[in-house]
Amino acid sequence: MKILLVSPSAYPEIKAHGGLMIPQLALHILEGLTPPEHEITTIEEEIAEVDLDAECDVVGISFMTSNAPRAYELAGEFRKRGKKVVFGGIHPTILPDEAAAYADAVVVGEAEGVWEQVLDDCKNNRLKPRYHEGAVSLDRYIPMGSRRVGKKQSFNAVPVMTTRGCPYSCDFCCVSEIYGKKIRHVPISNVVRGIEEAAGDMYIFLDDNIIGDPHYAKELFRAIKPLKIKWGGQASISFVHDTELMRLAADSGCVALFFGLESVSEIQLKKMRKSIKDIARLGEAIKKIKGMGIHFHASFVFGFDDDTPEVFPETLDFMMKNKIGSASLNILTPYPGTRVYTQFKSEGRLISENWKYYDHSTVVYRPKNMTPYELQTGLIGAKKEFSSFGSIFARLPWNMAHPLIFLGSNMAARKNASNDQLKLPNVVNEIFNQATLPNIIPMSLQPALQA
Ligand code: B12
Ligand code: SF4
Repeated sequence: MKILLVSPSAYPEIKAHGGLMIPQLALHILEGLTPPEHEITTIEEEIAEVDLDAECDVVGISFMTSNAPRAYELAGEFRKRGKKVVFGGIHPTILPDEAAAYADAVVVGEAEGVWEQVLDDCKNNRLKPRYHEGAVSLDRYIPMGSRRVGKKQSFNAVPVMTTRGCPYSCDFCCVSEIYGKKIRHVPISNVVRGIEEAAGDMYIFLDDNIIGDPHYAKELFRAIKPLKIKWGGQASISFVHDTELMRLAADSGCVALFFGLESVSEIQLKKMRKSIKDIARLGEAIKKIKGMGIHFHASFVFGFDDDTPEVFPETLDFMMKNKIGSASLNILTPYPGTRVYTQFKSEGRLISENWKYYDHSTVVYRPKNMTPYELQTGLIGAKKEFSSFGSIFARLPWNMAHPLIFLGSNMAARKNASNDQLKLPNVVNEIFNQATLPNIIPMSLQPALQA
């Protein structure tokens, strides 16, 4: 069979280029699982056009919540043209009944263990509406040589995943729901083999927390050190409590880490599972990590029930004081399948269930201590200020370990802030104006918006 694998984009008219470009690992795992008798093509809509008339028998579409509407649109077009469509990924796993209305089959959860069956059933015209294997073993080596092809298509980082599952279940996250609470590991020898075969320049570990199991992480770092690669990943701030772990990470080529700090409010930090709950100690931790020559990328979330408009200047102040290298600034998003979603839904606080806007940068609910408009514009203002040239140059001298990463990530943040500003009128018209105006947009701004 001819198989087309697609990763849709929520905004297909905007193509990404430059910055850190990582191919979608799920597509390459599917490719690696596909028996050689089939022919496979992968398309990432973020960088390339999807040809609806492409010659193929079956189309596999992988998507998270924000690109679900686009996935459904593409599926409709392909099915009109007589192709079979199979869905998989985060969103169809969380809402399989919704997804089933737009596809011939939905794979719930992980593809390992079911993809070959799906293809066999498709070939023999007996596709089942749903497939689900549960938490699979990660012991099998899946070759992904085509990641080199990905590199040619303007990607510049090779994705690697070493673990799945998370023992926590934070209110705003669906990961343990999807992958389970037990951490499962890829054998270290397979990780090393994958890195060697990909032959890339820069690797990104996609794990939710690369140091989630410190014993495994230490073994991994020792094993990849001889490969002399450069890598980045996500880690929890508890990293700082283990000097040996930090040293091994740095020696194995770690150049940048992403830390979900989420909030600078001590009330909020106390509510979350964070190993550091006071702000002064957080500052010391940042200094220590940067001191190891690791670029510090922080992620913050705005819009928790305790947040007031003061959260924006407070967070900016913290980031500037601690000379944070770069940051992702996000809006709390009630993704389906999370406790936050269930809570906001039951409290009648959701103002949009258009999944396209479930992207961490759009307000889709009524916050407690701000209007949605204040939260939306507060986020844009904070993004603009932190990525202003004044802020970039003020932080540069303290982020000289990797100046290209520093400049690249801050330039990407500038672009992201201007994209959010461009989307604002749409957000106002499509979400905020749909809800009752007086509760949402400050009265003083309403005439201007209606004009
Ligand atoms: C790495 C990552 C990123 C990277 C992605 C880099 C890249 N190009 O791959 C970056 C940093 C760019 C990113 C950005 C975002 N991310 Co992200 N990301 C992740 C993370 C940590 C891993 C994703 C991953 O690649 N996993 C590895 C692959 C192999 O797993 P998988 O996709 O689930 O695929 C398996 C199965 O689902 C299935 N499958 C998948 N697709 C298909 C298709 C078919 C046909 C079949 C049969 C099976 C199948 O088989 C695969 C193998 O078993 C997840 C958390 C997590 N643990 O999943 C969050 C996560 C997916 N991200 C999330 C979010 C919200 C975002 C952002 C919107 C946030 C933001 N604004 O910054 C953006 C959106 C980006 C976009 N382009 O749309 C949420 C999604 C929630 C939701 N309901 O949608 C998650 C779950 C994080 C969370 N804790 O909530 N992300
Ligand atoms: S936010 Fe991180 S720690 Fe919390 S459940 Fe999700 S993956 Fe686990």
